[in-house]
Order: sequence, then C-alpha cells, then structure tokens
Amino acid sequence: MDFTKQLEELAINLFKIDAVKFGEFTTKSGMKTPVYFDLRVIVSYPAIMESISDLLYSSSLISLEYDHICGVPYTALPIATLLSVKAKKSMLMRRKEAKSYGTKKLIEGHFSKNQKCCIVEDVVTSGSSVLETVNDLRKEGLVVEQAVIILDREQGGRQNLEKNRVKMMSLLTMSELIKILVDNNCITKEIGVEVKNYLNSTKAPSVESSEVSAVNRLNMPYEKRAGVSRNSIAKQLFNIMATKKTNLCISVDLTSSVQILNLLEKVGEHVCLVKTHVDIIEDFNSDFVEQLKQMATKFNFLLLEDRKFADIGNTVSLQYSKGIYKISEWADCVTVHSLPGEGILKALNSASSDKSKGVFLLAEMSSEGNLITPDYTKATVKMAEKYPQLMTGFVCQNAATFDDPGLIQLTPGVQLEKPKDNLGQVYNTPEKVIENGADVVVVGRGIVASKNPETEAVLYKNILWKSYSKRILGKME
Ligand code: S5P
Repeated sequence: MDFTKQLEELAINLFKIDAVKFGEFTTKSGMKTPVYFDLRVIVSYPAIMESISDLLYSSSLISLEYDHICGVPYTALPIATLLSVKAKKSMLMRRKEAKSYGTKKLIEGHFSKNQKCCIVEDVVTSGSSVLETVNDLRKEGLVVEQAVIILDREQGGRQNLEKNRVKMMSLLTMSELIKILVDNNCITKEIGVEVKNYLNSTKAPSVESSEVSAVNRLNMPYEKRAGVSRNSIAKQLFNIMATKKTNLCISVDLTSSVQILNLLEKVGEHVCLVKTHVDIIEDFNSDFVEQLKQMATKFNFLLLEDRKFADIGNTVSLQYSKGIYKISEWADCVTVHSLPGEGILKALNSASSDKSKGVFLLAEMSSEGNLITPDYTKATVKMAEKYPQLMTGFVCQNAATFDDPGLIQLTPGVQLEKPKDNLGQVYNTPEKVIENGADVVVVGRGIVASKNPETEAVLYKNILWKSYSKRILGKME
C-alpha cells in the first residue's frame, strides 16, 4: 500500500477506535476543545501499532542520524520500543521522577555524552512535555535536535520546539487528519469547520509556556541569569541591564577620543555596555582611558574592547596587557576568536590582572560570506566549556548556538535604516535579533552616524527592551 493510502487508513482507524473524538471536551489545563485525543488506547490494537511505527519509520526516522530513541513517557513508550527494534537503534527511557533508592538516574539505558537522541511522542500541543524530556536528556550531555511525533495539533508546539532547537516531524497535522475524516464521511463538514476555527483561534494555554521557560534561557529574566553566571563580568552586565532597563551596547567606532567622550556623555545613560576599537583612535592616550573609566562609573556601563584576538596564546597575552593600549588594565571584557585553538583562552585566563575580566568568544559573524561553519560554531562553544569563570558569552547571531543561561549572547549587525552596508555587513532589525536570542545588542553606525545620537539611542533602547520583555513572557511568535 502506498504511503498516503496507509496514512489515510491510519487516520480512519484512529477515529474508529476512539483515539480521536469529537464533541465538547475540557483539557487538563481547563481549555475547551471540540476534539480530543487519547492515544493510550492504541496498545489494544497491534495492527494500528504496527502501522504507526511503519509510517513513522519510513517517513522520518529512516532519513535521520541518531544513536538512541527516547519516548516521552508514557503513551509514546510502546511506539518508541517498536521503532527502536525496527531501526535497530538503542532505546533510552526517561523517568518522570528520579528513583529514591539505588542509583538516582533519570535516564535509563547505556549512552555516552554527545551522542544523538531522537524523541518520539504521540501528540504535541504546546511542546512542553517533549521539552521536559529534551531537557533531561541534554542535562546528561546528549544531543537532542529531532522529535518524531504522530500528531501535531498545530497550536504552537512546533514553534516552541524550534525555539529550543528541536525540529519536529509529524505523521499528521490536525488539518490533515480533519480533511481525511471529512473526505471519508467519518465526521461532517460542519464539525470539520468548527475544529478548524478552534485551531485558528486557540493557542496553547499559558501554563505550558511557563513550563517551556524552565528549559530555555530565552525566557529567563536577566536578574535571574545573573544568579547562574560563573563569570563576574557576565553577572555585573546582567545586573546592570536589569537595573538600567537597557540591553543596548553602543559600538563607538570613532577615530577621535573627544568625539567618543562627547558621544558617551549623550548616550551613556541608555546603554549597558560600550564597545571600543581602540586601535582606530588617532589620539589614544592614558588620559582618554581615565575619562572613559570615569564615565563608565558615572553612567554604570561596562567596557568591551572589541580586539578580536586571533593569535597564539603567548602573543595574545602580550597583546592583552602590553603595548600602548594595555587593554587588561581598563577593559572589563574583550572579544576573542576561537580559530587558534584553546591556547588563546588559556593565555587570557592566566594573564595576571588586578580586575575581573571576561571573554566574548566569536562563534558566528554578521558579515556576508564569512567562513564560519556550523561545526566551527559548535566547536567554539565546546572550547569555552573548560573556562567557565573566564567566559562572559558568545558573539553570535542565533539562539541555537548555546544553552547556558549564565552566558550572554552579544549580537552585532543591527540597524533600523538599511539591510546592509557596502562592505559586507548585514543588518537585522532589533526585534529580529532579540527573537534570535540576542541578550546584548550592538548598534554602531545606526546610532553613531545619525543626526541625533541620543534620540536614536533611546529609540533602539526602547524597541530592544520591549522585545526582550515580550520574550521573557514567552510571547515571541
Ligand atoms: O560579527 C560581527 C562581530 C562584531 S564584534 N560583526 C560586527 O559587526 N561586529 C562589530 O560590531 C564590528 O566590528 C563593529 O564594531 C560593530 C558593528 O557596527 P555597525 O556600525 O555595523 O553597527
């Protein structure tokens, strides 16, 4: 039988065995619904179990790369078992509660860190149950990026999973199921329309978005994240953002110290971080550094020298503390490329300095055609794991780059005016970068080159803060 025919037969059979019912029901979370699923009954029908596992296997699992399969307890467990046997891949089982006796394991089965695990689930509404399982597996060091499910209720689950870097493949969406049932006279057209209207108007209940937030740095407020940071600069920066209500970093790419100080006098109160390229300043001197530091204290912002170190450890430790800039003496944090390997972090970590220090590692770049690959990004994040006290965060463009809520995503390439410059820079809007996981947003020419930098800084600050406030409530679309 061909795939479409088999899927159609499955949909009709699910209706026949009352695994899908129509009427007026109230869900666990108190939501009224004209359609209800109870896939627990499928265990009584071996032919349906077989058909579901055949279809899931041939439509998705066969094309995926993974080491283990893990079902979301409990309804999906028998399906996960069948799939594990069919695919000849080992299965993992997640306990809902850790055992109170013996080994306090949450995950049963043999596995090693960095192995890939594919999730199996029956029905997805908000995605929160899948995410609970994903979270426990990730805590054990497993890589979880795929979920195969029987039915997508199309109420926000797919988006919630995507936000958490899990790609969902479903056998049926609710609309497809309804179409099959109407076409085969199992339900009337009217019921079909009623269910469609319901789907269009009802999102997953809010209780589920708070469950989602438990596993997502994007929904955690800055003040909470300060509490889990292991780098003192990240802690300070999170606290400054929460206090000043701004996540704007200004990139003062100007070539005269007077221009920089004048600009900061105007925008200082609106930013949490000031990013410099001191090697472009023509009259750099120690007096400028003193005034910069005073301004940082006066307006309560931190200083990031965007040096983008990229040499062997020994050279970098000299570039960091010697020469005319003596960066280590005044910069709270610096940007660093991972390209040369771990030695660069080792060097900065052991560089003696009287003050706290932090590193933003470049995991991605905003410029067109840059040579960074997804593997490079992953390896960069991995490299940072050994230096938790040094790491302030990553310079990157995507939320999927890292999970640790104690680290900061610094995102440049932001402007309201235009989509790019003529030298390869690519711009996103402030709303977009916050949606993509930015915690601190770098704006340079968008403010610096405008007629009225202060007005412009306030504009960026307000849009960014509004977008962040929405994000922590889990309301980003
Ligand atoms: O990928 C990157 C990384 C950085 S740190 N893309 C960037 O644009 N930057 C820096 O951010 C860049 O060096 C510049 O100082 C700033 C962006 O400036 P704008 O004028 O294009 O907003």
